[in-house]
Amino acid sequence: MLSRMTRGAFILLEGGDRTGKSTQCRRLVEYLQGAGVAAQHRRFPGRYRTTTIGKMIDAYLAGSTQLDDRAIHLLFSANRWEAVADMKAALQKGITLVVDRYAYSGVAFSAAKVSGLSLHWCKQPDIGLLRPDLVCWLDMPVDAATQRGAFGQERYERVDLQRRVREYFAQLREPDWLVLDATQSVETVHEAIAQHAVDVIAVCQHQPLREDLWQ
Ligand code: FDM
Ligand code: MG
Repeated sequence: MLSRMTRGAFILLEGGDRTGKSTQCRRLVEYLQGAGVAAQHRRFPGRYRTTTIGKMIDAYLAGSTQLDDRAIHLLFSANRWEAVADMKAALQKGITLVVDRYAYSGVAFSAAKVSGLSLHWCKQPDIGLLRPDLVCWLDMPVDAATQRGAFGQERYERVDLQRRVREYFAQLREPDWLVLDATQSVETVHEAIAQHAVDVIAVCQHQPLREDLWQ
């Protein structure tokens, strides 16, 4: 018997700090829900911060614990792996997930550290994770991003590091990414993302989930 089940799409927004990811995720979820599409917002580490691993990440980001660069990298990855069951269940129920940060942030931030972890090493623990159906990279110069408000006290909120993060996003970029000039207005960026999201949701609803990130 042919299954009539349709799945949701995995839509990912990536980029440095202050590029508008959270605003755009909210706008996209509101837009999709308004158009009758079941959609939910997820973020990494985000709501998965309530797990034991998430709390370790939180303490590290706040600066209250120190961890080896490789150890924290593996914790960020483990935090994605522990979310897989929840994400798959939602997608299989037909819910589109609009996700704020994922493995690309994981690799870009770890590789950008002065200890110089290689891209190759950084990608290994995330191999085989769910692959996003659409990656939107909100890109802008770091100086323009900081003009939107000074960085706070979190561990990675530093201009030099954010510049290197941007360079690593450029290296990780795949041909099918939607690259957006995030200096444009919220509305302009939103319209581009929304249009692509609608197309991707239609295309992937009858396709199997993709569990082959970086494979
Ligand atoms: N971050 C985020 C990483 O270093 N690795 C990861 O795998 C992820 C998902 O965590 F500085 C960094 C990026 C950022 C910090 O994220 C917290 P938010 O989205 O800025 O809260
Ligand atoms: Mg931040």
